[in-house]
Amino acid sequence: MRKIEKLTRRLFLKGGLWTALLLLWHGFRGPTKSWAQETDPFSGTDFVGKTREGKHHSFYINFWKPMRRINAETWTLKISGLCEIPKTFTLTELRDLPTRSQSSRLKCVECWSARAEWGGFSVRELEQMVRPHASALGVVFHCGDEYKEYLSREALNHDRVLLVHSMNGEPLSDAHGFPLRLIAPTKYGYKNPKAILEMEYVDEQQSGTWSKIGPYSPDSTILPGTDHPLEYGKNPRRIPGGEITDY
Ligand SMILES: Nc1nc2c(c(=O)[nH]1)N[C@H]1C(S)=C(S)[C@@H](COP(=O)(O)O)O[C@H]1N2
Ligand SMILES: [Mo]
Repeated sequence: MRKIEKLTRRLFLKGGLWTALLLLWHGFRGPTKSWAQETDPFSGTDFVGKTREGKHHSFYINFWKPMRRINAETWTLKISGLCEIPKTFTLTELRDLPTRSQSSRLKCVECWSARAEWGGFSVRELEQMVRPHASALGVVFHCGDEYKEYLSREALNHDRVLLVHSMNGEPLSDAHGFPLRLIAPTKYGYKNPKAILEMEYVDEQQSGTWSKIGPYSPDSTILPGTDHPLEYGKNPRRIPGGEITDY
């Protein structure tokens, strides 16, 4: 017993010594940032998640997983995969691209919808710079909350599809996908990935996060049926399918 006590004491002392040395070492190095911190696109402590209390009151907010807030200074959009000139873009560079704005309705497959004025640029602007290979069939979007979604290049180059950085005249809020999200109004909400970190050009269709879990079509074109617009008190309306343009 005494022997064990002695041994633990010795180990404890040794451990203490190591901790002290480590603390001294950190103190000595001072507050210099490590490489990992400098390239971390997240800013740390705050989280956004699923809520009905957003800034744009007519919208519900949907995030796959709780997410750390994105830091505009360290965030970059990475374009990777099957393209001639893979690149990363800063937010300033993206905001300098020719801007387009459009009023469109976001329709969740869970029935609700809401309208906003979105500001951004078309995917074409990026493709002119990165030059996807002929074999690149589509893009996998990798998001800050580990959400993934796939859209074909054909769908992405649709006239009404935008990569947006503003909503109702203000920068996108964290909840709605700061700093960059996709708006594809002919498709259900789950094809509108938020908080995009990376766009990866790939040569085959892939299932996104929702179409892997639920009975959601990988194509996700809005089907004829019923819509419940939030800003009209969810009163049901018949929709013919495709983008909702009537209200
Ligand atoms: N990164 C990320 N993007 C996402 C989602 C998500 O969970 N994570 N949910 C999708 C779904 S299902 C919908 S309906 C819309 C909701 O957009 P909003 O939160 O801006 O209202 O975001 C889409 N984009
Ligand atoms: Mo959704």
